[in-house]
Amino acid sequence: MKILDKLQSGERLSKDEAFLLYDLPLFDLAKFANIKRQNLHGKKVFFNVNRHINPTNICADVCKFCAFSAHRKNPNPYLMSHDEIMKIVQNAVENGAKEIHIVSAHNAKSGWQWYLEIFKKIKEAYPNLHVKAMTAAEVDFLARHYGLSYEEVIEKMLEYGVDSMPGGGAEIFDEGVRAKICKGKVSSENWLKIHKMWHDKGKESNATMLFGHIESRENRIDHMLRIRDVQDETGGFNAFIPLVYQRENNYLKDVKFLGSVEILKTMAISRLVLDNVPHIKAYWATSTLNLAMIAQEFGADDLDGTIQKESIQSAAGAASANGTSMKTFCDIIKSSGFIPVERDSLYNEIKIY
Ligand code: V47
Repeated sequence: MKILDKLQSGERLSKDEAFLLYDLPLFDLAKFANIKRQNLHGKKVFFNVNRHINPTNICADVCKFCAFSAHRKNPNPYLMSHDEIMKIVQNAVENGAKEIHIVSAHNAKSGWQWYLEIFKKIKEAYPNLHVKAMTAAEVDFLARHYGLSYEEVIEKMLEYGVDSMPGGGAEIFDEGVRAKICKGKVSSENWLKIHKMWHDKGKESNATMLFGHIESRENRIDHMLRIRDVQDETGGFNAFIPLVYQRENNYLKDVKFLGSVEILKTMAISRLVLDNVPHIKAYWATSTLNLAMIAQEFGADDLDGTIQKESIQSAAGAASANGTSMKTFCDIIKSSGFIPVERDSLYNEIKIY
């Protein structure tokens, strides 16, 4: 069966077929990705009201793409106290946030308690606030650095109140590329294993892919297929998030410019390959809000959240330093002919605008 026939019929693409997708014209991919998107979500575009907090930038790892961690180009180390974090949370809640998304660097001096006890404090003060925290890279770091097993870290996350895991730290699973861009960080195998263990506890998470640096198209397809395999087993991934690489203030240079066609093809291919993941998130902070909106015609169905403030990707040039407003989301979604849907962190619908 030719690949176009298979896309037409909606049948699952084999691994070999998935590797052929980038050779198709953008608008063929768009047509089939959009059919899939419409079947799943109609004209709805999801977003949430959230606040990102990045409590420390002091990091034991040296990822070449990272402009956030304190290093030669960014000599500004910080470690927030729990009181500081709680003040931010209070302010976020007062501004309507329903989710706190916490991602930290890998701080070898703070102790695992500093990482985890903040979740308990947040949940004690705001039991209904969703805590999305601890990337698999952080889980791996705490386990290795403080002599804990993954099981022990995950048990503590559950005990201290983490509701869901964000998708960070996945980067690109290909071991060769990984060795070049983030040597020493969580391995691909362990990233997937940690998410699997989290899903086995009945919990949900997201999966990211950092693209547009030194990886090849084949590396991206391989990355998606590894996620598809785990998802077949667990069903625990809510959203796949292709993160567009931001190139400022870091050590990963000499990368080709990533144009909109390649970004949109990647969004559409994500929708087509990851037939078992319910949501494809066009994360507005790294793709720009306008392109994230156009991506809604190419398979994506989510923009992520209002963010309010974010330090990791904005350090490398993303537009997320000060977040965006719910009104902006609603206006841009409506003017593009879609329906704005505020969702909670697990994609339950809160309000259709
Ligand atoms: O894992 C770091 C990425 C991620 C750069 O789960 C960069 O809902 C682009 O994972 N250019 C952290 N990206 C953020 C993240 C995330 C964001 C939004 C929603 C969710 C979710 C997860 O940021 C890291 C890394 O891949 N990152 N540097 C950069 N220069």
